[in-house]
Amino acid sequence: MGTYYVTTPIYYVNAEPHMGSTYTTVYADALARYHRMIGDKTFFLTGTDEHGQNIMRLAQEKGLSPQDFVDQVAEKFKAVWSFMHISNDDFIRTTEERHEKVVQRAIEKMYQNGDVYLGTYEGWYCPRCETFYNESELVEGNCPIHKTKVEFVSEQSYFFKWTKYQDQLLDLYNSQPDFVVPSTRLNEIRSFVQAGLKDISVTRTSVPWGVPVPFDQSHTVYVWYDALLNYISALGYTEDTNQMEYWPGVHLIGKDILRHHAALWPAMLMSLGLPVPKRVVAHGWWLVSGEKMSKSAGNIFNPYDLAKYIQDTIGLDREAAVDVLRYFMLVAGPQRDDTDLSMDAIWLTYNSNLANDYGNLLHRVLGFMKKKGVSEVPKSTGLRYVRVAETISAIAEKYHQSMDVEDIQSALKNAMDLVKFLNDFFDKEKPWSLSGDELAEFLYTQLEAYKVATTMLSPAMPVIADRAARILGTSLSLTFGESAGFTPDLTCGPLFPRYKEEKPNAGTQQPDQACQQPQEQKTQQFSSYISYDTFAQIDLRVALVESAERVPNSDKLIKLGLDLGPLGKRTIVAGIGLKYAPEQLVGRRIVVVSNLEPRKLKGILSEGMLLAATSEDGLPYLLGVDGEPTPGSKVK
Ligand code: ME8
Repeated sequence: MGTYYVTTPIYYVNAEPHMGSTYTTVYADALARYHRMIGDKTFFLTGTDEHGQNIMRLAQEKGLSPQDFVDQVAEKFKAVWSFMHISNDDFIRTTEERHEKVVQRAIEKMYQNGDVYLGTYEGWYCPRCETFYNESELVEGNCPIHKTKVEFVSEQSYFFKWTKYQDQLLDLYNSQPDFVVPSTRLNEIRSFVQAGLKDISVTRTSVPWGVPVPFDQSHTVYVWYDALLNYISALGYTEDTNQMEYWPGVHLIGKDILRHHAALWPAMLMSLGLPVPKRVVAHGWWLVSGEKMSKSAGNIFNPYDLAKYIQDTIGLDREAAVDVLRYFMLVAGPQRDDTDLSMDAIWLTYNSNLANDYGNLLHRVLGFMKKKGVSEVPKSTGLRYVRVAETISAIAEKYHQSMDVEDIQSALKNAMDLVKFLNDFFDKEKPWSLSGDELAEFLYTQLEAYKVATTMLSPAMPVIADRAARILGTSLSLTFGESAGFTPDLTCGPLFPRYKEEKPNAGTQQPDQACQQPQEQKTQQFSSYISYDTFAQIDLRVALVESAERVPNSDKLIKLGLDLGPLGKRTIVAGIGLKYAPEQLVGRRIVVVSNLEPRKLKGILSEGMLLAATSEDGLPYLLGVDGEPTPGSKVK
């Protein structure tokens, strides 16, 4: 038991979360979940990077104040992380006072110790990555990362004495070879520092949207200097109390921001007299058709769409689909090398690991029990159990070793090795020929080992793991032999229906019941989504029912007099008479499509349509609204 601190980059609010930022965040989440599971006191931090020239420009373009703009986008990040089952302990925003104070203290301290001094900056600057570049680093005069135009900057600036720490940095890389992983990235950063550092400008006079420099109010702090400090401001760093329970931590980043994390940030920490990070884990990029996925390339996939696609194609419920996406990213994502994101890759991983191996194993064992008429499995620890225990402990050791160095891909492969071993075990033991104690021993061993495998997978698929444990009727644990016995739920169908290319909706191979959450009928294909613009063509409004009367000679039709506020009064005729009496309707707020072409029903012109759900009993159930929004309020 110890402490574990893991961070993601704080993301720029210039783009909404996509599969890139989601990858790093899910990766950090899985590590945090693992460390909590083994009893480490864990702190998992993510957040948003909200200052700088680029953000200021974007806010202006949108006609918003920078603060309003960043507030809006920060909420979108929080929402997507909650959707993706992210269990962060804190969410830091660089516009928060707790952070700005730390930035001011840090620069003041460096100014006082002589590491920050006044000079003039002249050079190239990319506002998209908010980074200074030497002329030689530019690619055809453009930013080497974004391939967009750089700007020539010439202004008075305070500089950080990066050069002073060059030797200390090289010592760090030599003495702590796992300071940066993978090792190719350590070599990359070593070469960069060996080539010679230059002092770096850490303030700007032309960017008002930033933290004011406390000793010179005409400057604001450079956005990267500001941003890197989030890793300690969230821990409550102050100049006087350098004690931070969780520091040093592990930083997960994409390879694009290696220099900032593995060369600038440790030098800043050295200047502040603080320990350097425990490790910088730099992963590769998701590519789309060979090109980095990014907002500037316009090839972004977002996790909502992909989860929905998985959900609809397989017929899983939303939470299970999110776990599938998480698992896919962690096992097949760009942990080391750049990786193309494709639907084929998703289905390959899904079918081989989840449907065929992990999901099918449980289905096999429970199906076998059902057929054999066995519903209870007492604890039993004979020879078979002992052999499996040995295998589990060997695999678990590898699993922990992989997790210890943040190698999540290997750790999950280790867990899958156990699943494969258990599938073989099933084949070899030929349980049909077993009975009595032997059968009980086989089943206990299988189910208990399945529980261990599930627990190993739980950092990646927390919801699925809880469900599997519920089906088994036990709690998650890495300890083999802890469960007192099993009375599993034998009514369940497969956790993961197979994906079939030719029949993508084969997901409806009915899970009998109970294993999955109730789900609406899938069938929507990814490609047949409608765009928001299409949806926005439907003008949905809140209407107040002012009058209601039955249409003569009809059981079903009711004529409603509606108030739509600014859209005026309307009459509509609705087929809700079998469920509602007119007197139940007056005074209610309902939702109507206000821009539907008017049409005559029983001689009455109906100027719109109300919304109601049609239930299994065939009756309409009116859509209501919470509270009392003004008549005519838009619904979207
Ligand atoms: O750089 N593949 O923020 P940012 C994989 N604010 N990961 C990707 C990716 C891709 N195609 N695209 C982005 C910043 N990422 C700074 C960080 S930290 C003190 C300040 C991920 O919004 C990856 O983690 O541009 C990368 O490092 C990060 O998003 C960049 O996020």
